[in-house]
Amino acid sequence: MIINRTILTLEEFRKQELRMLPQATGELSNLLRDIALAAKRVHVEVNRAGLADILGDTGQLNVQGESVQRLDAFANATFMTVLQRGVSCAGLASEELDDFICFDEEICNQSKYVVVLDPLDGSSNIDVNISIGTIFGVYRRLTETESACDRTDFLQKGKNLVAAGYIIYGPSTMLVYATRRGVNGFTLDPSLGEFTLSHPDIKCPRDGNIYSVNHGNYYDYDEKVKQFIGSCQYGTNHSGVAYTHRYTGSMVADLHRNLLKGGIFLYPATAQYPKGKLRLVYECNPFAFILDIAGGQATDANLDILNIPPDTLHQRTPFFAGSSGMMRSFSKNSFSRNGSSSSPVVKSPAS
Ligand code: P6P
Repeated sequence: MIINRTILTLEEFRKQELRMLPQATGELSNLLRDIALAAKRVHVEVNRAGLADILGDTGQLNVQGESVQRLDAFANATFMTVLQRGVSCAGLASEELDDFICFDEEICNQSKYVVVLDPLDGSSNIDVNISIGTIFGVYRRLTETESACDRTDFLQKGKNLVAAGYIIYGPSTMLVYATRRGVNGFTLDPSLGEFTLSHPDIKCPRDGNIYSVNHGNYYDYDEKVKQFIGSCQYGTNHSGVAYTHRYTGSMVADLHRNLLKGGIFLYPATAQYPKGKLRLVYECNPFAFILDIAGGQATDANLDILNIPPDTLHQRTPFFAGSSGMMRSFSKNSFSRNGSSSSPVVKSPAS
């Protein structure tokens, strides 16, 4: 039997996509190449984390007041350097930076795009070898090229995203990349040093039986969330399958599994995080965009995440995301024991 190992590489995929978009300048494609390069560099360090002297924290706190892990700082510096040198974006807003930065150099200012980034999400899991990830989104600038980018370029609604994706550093390192043309997953082949197309045209199953939430905060949750969790613990899904709980404390890992297998992820408001813990601009919007393209949905329990206008770069939001059927059950309160129901979330077409 001939084993067909000629899986499309990311480079070949980029070239074929470009050929199908004759009007494209290739800048977004080059930006994807840069993101992949930075991801490979972070992959090397993450995979050495247990061996090299790179575990632990820097002793510094980020703008969120969270302890900055040494790998957080490394990932942020790596993406910043690669994106600036790749001259395919005009600036960056990152979880690890207090404010956005403009790569205010003549050649970068000619770029049409800016990037929002969580360089290494779930980093508290690094020391215990649980999958972590990078999350990114790409906006077309509102400001004119040739000039420096500004805050308005980064504070756009998620529905304006041109592309979004994540890298999961797990048993294998995968880059999942979404544009309006679809969601595709690329697995890093370490023997080649190339990302190869392993999950073409990813669709989120309409229904699933996985629910992901931190039960440790249960008594903080509002009644609607508690009722939904109860319906998962005691009920079955539309197909009559009992639910199972999966929660790693790493949103990239939890959302990646639910994207592929179907499921719902919930991070409601809590006493510690009254506006939710997850950040709208560089965590929730990119995942909401990916799910929207893959047929899933993401809300703050009332509004479509993609339609929430960001006020500040680091603002937080309650976040409920996953299979459309499960999200409908959650939003329509159709699981309610007393038969009450609230108006379903109106899914605004992401323009
Ligand atoms: P908790 C990681 O710190 C993170 O930002 C997400 O990756 C993850 O889903 C969430 O926080 C976990 O938070 O409060 O459940 O530990």
